[in-house]
Amino acid sequence: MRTVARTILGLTCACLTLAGCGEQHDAVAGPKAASGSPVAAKRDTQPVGSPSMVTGAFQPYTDDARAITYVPEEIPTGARVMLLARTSTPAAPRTKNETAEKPSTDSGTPAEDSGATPGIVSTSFTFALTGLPANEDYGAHLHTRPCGPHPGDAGPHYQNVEAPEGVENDPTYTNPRNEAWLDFTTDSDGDGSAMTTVEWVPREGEANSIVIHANPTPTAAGHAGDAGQRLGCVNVAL
Ligand SMILES: [Cu+2]
Repeated sequence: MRTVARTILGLTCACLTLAGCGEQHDAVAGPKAASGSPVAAKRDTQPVGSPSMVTGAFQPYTDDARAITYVPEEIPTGARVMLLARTSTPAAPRTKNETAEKPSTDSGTPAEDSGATPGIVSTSFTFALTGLPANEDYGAHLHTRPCGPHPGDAGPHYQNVEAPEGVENDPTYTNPRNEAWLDFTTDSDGDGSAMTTVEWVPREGEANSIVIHANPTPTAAGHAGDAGQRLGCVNVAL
């Protein structure tokens, strides 16, 4: 895992170097950051559109801020963040000839309910931060609304299958497969990173931020997903 963390941090450094001091929200060429991830390894998937990448430095809220700190003691102004999100959906149906040459599907790959097309719809997230307090645990999730002047403005967690009205903190819905969780722990240098891949693609316009919380995300019934105080927020557009 240390190697993975170093790889991510290497990516972060490269991204931050490329981005300079400016903030970006750009499409980036190629799936380099996802190489070696489950998404990159799966057959029968192909990227849709371009990956989305956000880089920036945390700052107090402004209308055009990409990354906002609400608690500078925990997320200092000037700390940096990189988020890369990449979606894949099942490849187009094969021609007859291609089907004849088709290799066996990956073992362990869950079947899609539709059964119409092999493969998996997925989104992979890579999240990396620098300049934070050392040796701290943080929770982080994909949320529904953009960051605002107040921590609550980012709304609730984005859920692939939405919990029924009035159902909250239920691990049936609030779990890292139905939501995108990016909890991380900083090292002695104050660097932290996380990766996750979920088997869905956010509904257009309904996932708009990553919120960073004070605590790791609990999973127990009645508390699931409640990672405490909202320390910061990163705008994303998926
Ligand atoms: Cu959250």
